[in-house]
Amino acid sequence: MSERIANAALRQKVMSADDAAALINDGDQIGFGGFTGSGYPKALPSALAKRIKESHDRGEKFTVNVFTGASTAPELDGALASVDGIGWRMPYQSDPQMRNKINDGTSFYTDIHLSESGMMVRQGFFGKVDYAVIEATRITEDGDVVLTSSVGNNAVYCDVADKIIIEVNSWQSEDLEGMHDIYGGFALPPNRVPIPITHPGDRIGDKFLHVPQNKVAAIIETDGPDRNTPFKPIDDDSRKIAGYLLDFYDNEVKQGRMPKNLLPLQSGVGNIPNAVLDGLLHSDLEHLTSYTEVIQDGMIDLIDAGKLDVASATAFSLSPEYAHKMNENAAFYRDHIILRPQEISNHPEVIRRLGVVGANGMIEADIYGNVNSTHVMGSRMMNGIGGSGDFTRNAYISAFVSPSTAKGGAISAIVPMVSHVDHTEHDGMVIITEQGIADLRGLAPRQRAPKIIENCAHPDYRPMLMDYYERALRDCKFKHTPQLLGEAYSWHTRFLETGTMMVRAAVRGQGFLPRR
Ligand code: 0RQ
Repeated sequence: MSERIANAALRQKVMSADDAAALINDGDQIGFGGFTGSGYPKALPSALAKRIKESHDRGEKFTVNVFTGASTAPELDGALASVDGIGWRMPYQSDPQMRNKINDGTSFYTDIHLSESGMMVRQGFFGKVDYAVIEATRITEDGDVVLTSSVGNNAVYCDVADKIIIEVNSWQSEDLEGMHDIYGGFALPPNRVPIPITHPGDRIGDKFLHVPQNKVAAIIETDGPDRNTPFKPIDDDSRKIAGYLLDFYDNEVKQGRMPKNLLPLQSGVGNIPNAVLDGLLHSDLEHLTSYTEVIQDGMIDLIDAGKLDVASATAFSLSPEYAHKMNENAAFYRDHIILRPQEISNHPEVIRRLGVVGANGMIEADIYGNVNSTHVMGSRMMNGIGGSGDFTRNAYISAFVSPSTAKGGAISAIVPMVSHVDHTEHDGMVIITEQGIADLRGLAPRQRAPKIIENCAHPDYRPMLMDYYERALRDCKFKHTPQLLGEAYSWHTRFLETGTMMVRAAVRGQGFLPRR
């Protein structure tokens, strides 16, 4: 039996994944560990999926409600979704099978800000959590848990769940001990206190997760790797976008709005953020810091190069090559990396205090600066809002980055009006595509529109967008944010009454107001 379970009483709880899965019942609510393909339980979800499939084959109903930190991996989301085992899911996902089940109506999905997900669980909005299922690299003699490559909502789920299942994964480095900072000071209002972080490197909690031993129902031994896909090589457009962003930062320093070593950086995941990190690596910037959600390959390079002093996050999102590197050198990296609960890594109070500088991906932005991060064509869920809202609303500077077109140029990422709003024109400050940058700070909507069209839209779409904007300006009665709402809003009937506009929704066919 693994030496990694040092506590004698907990050693008695070791069992197979199948036996642990047999404890779970139809309708149970399960808080799984896991964040961006890191630190998720690797054996129990598949065993549970097998059990669910057998129940369905017998004609019995069996679904569970799945809570996580964020996205997981095929062994969790994929396994459970593929057997129609997920009735409801929160707060973020990016698995193709899970996405399909959400979009075909099999699974409900509550897509919420990652900073709020744990808080809402504590507040009880989602009802009782039956099981917490987390991953550990080691259990100490006292029964404390050393977490692995993510912290996420583990502490919340262990706090509130009736029972806890721990997977002890010998693939994960034991040298991760000391990298985590588990803050236990959460309280509900009116008892909240300030979170005492004034620098990304501040440690305010404990390196262990304390779990009540009487709640531990099972321990499973595993040895599987985290599953993350390698990054694609950086393409020309990503390099251009990164270049605009870095020039923009440079100018902010020149203007005296940022110190020479910038402010704590937050970057979304993906090709463009990776190109930004690569750009930083090849700049002469030093003593950088990061207060972000996930640690990516590029941050490891920056640490190796001595350019990034400290990075605070809640999880790794590393390619297989870099995950291996982390496993080999965790004792070195733990002096530069802090993994915190997502309630802290994404906390609006801390993000605002530190003056985090954020950059996130988007699906589309409109000519006034509203941003859609989640819904393709307004109704097909892609991933979810994730941490983009936590950072965008509270950052010192928040940018959105995207290629100017999608699907080989067939779709413009700059549109007259976004088909779904995740970030309003009041939140994002800068929009960047491979065409250029639009700094929207201080601009009114009519000053923004020409700038976004000219600087960010693809040349193929600029004339159409400008034509739309000019017609809107001409034909829309109100000139603050001119739009031609047309058919989409034809069910609104407007009455002007002594200077007050009353808007009455007249749902066609229900007949309480006549068709126009
Ligand atoms: O689809 O895979 O089928 O080709 O969307 O698009 O360009 O590869 O960009 O991977 O950066 O994802 C907003 C989804 C962008 C991501 C989003 C299609 C496109 C492709 C992916 P295919 P790209 P990215 C983390 C902050 C919310 C969460 C967040 C996201 C696929 O950034 O999930 O920000 N954000 N978390 O073809 C139709 C369009 C499209 C489109 C893209 N306009 N119309 N399809 N696609 N634009 C905070 C941290 O600190 C980590």
